[in-house]
Amino acid sequence: MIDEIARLTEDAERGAAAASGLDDLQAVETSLLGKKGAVSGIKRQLGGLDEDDRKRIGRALHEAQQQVQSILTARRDELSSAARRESLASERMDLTEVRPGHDAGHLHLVTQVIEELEDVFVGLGFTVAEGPEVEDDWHNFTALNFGEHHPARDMQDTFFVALGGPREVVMRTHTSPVQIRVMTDQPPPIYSIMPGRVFRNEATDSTHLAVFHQLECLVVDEGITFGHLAGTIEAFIHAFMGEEYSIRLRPSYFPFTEPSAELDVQRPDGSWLELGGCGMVHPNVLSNCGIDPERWSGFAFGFGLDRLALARYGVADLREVMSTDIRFLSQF
Ligand code: FA5
Repeated sequence: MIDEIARLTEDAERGAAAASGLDDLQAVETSLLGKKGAVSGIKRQLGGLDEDDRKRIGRALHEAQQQVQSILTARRDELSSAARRESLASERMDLTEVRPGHDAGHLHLVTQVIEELEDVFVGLGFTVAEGPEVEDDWHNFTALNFGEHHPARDMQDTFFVALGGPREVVMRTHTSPVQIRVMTDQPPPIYSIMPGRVFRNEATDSTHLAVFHQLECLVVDEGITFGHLAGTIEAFIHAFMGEEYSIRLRPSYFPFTEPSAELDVQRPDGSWLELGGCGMVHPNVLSNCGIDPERWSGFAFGFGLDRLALARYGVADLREVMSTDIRFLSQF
């Protein structure tokens, strides 16, 4: 029996060394320590011994069992960390790989345009503000002087969010609600731009997307006039597009500006691009934000960033700008 006990640790060592995986090791453990394994077999024989031998051999068996246990545990640790290393290596994705001679990626066209425009406006003394894409009715419409049942609410086809009461929460349809956030957050003078993503429930075509980008500009100060509005738009179009581009303002209607105008840009070839809307901030909007319209006046404009990017790079179709086709994107 003593020989059998001595063989237990030898078998454990040999079996553990030979096991190439956790399943093999489990089989070794079962053969030694399982219910029908070698240790149980020896234990069953102990009953036939006299008391002294039973104690002596029982003690030796107990020690051997502990050694077997620790040999198997050590090997199990080794095998499971190897298995883990192997699975990590096989699942590894190298997202940083730069292949010599291949472009390592760059900012999206629209992001480049936003960053450049931010530089232009920061150079003119403006700050940059942001607002949420999911808005409440008050910021997107009501505070902007859209009457509750005013047909102007239908000028922008709205995606409603199933939150709060009916039609209370919307995907913002323009960046103008950020004007409200800026005016309620800080006292005038205000010189801010607000770029961002906007959403409209519209069919897409070469000049319309359902998810697109706008840039809003807001100035509130003493003595601001329509001349400041026209001068600022002209300055940024010249800085961003070049001196060969010019602008035109056509009378229009927005509930939050009075007077209001459409902003068009003329390309060097003489053709026109409808870029956005603008006007003097409506006194009701200033009042809604706690700003005294007797003392302060302001102008605002907002335009389609994607359309501006399209004009600048001579892309024919807005849908291309939003495509994920790397052959298109890598041109910019
Ligand atoms: C507005 O969104 C007003 N908030 C603009 C404004 C701001 C007026 C401040 C006065 C003062 P409008 O709905 O016209 O206006 O949209 C402005 C511009 O966004 C459009 O001229 C166009 O360049 C762009 N745009 C509108 N709809 C889409 C669309 N579906 N896809 C791509 N660009 C669009």
